[in-house]
Amino acid sequence: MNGLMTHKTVVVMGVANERSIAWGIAKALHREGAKLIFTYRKERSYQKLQQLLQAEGVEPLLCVSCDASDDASIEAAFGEIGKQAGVIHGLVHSIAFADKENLKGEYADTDREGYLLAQQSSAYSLVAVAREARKLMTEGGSIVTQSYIGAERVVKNYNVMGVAKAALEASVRYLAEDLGKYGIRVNTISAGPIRTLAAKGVSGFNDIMATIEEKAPLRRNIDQDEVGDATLFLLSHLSRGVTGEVLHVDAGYHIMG
Ligand code: NDP
Ligand code: KAL
Repeated sequence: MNGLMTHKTVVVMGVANERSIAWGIAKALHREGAKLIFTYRKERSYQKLQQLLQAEGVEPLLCVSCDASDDASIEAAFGEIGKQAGVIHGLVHSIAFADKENLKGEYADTDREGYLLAQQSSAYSLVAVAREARKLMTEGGSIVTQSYIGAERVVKNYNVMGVAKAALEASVRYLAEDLGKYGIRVNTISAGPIRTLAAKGVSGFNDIMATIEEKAPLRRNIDQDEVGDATLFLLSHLSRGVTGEVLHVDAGYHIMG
């Protein structure tokens, strides 16, 4: 333990299993002495989380269910977090969802329902949780969400999620302005491809990983622990002058033409 996060309480949203980016982040935070609170949606994720916490020797302050596409569920979860923790200092939003049917073929074929589902689960969810978290960040704080380069450029098959991530990144900037006056920073990591449950079964994933190995300056892919350490930086005092930022953790791929 190095103690970078001692006396800080952080809410981590989006652990589904050991491969989740949020779990890479949780391990880094635990290593640095943070007190952790977890939210989950599916019962299956809760079971996995319990196994992981036990195996890693992490004693969470609280695990609470939270459907990020439902305002009542968000309010209930943060109400419970407020009761148990009082003050929080960090929030990790590592959540996205789109219908599989909208993650292939042409973006032009996206139906209204699929568009709204992706937007509300993947982008609006940050706005809703930031609003609740703000109430508990009475000593200042740091909010970090997870994005992907498909927000900036057209990436085959990413389609409706690319547009949702563009909204997420713009929300990071607007939220950074709103919450800055309370000493709360808002940033995002733009991670390279990582084999996780969400990535499973989506077409084109293997090809994209191979392209990164060939073209990224570091000539390799990145992993959950690297995103974990970069997120830790954004949650810690070390990044106190940084807000509204998109930090690429992608082996440098985004600089290539
Ligand atoms: P995981 O499948 O491990 O995590 C996705 C998480 O999203 C799950 O824990 C899932 O919970 C949660 N989730 C989805 N919808 C909701 C909802 N409505 N309410 C609450 N939780 C919800 O995949 P990743 O770790 O890869 O994904 C985490 C984030 O990282 C996402 O934002 C993703 O877009 C982003 N990202 C991923 C990359 C990759 O290559 N893997 C690259 C760049 C960014 P549950 O299963 O319980 O519903
Ligand atoms: C260009 C890439 C290839 C893949 C294209 C689209 C990926 C979209 C990510 C999105 C989060 C995936 C889903 O929502 C899948 C969902 O429809 C079905 N899966 C599930 O329900 C599982 C069980 C749960 C855990 O998933 C969720 N989301 O809750 C993008 C690649 C190279 C990089 C990735 C994967 C980026 C990213 O944003 O995840």
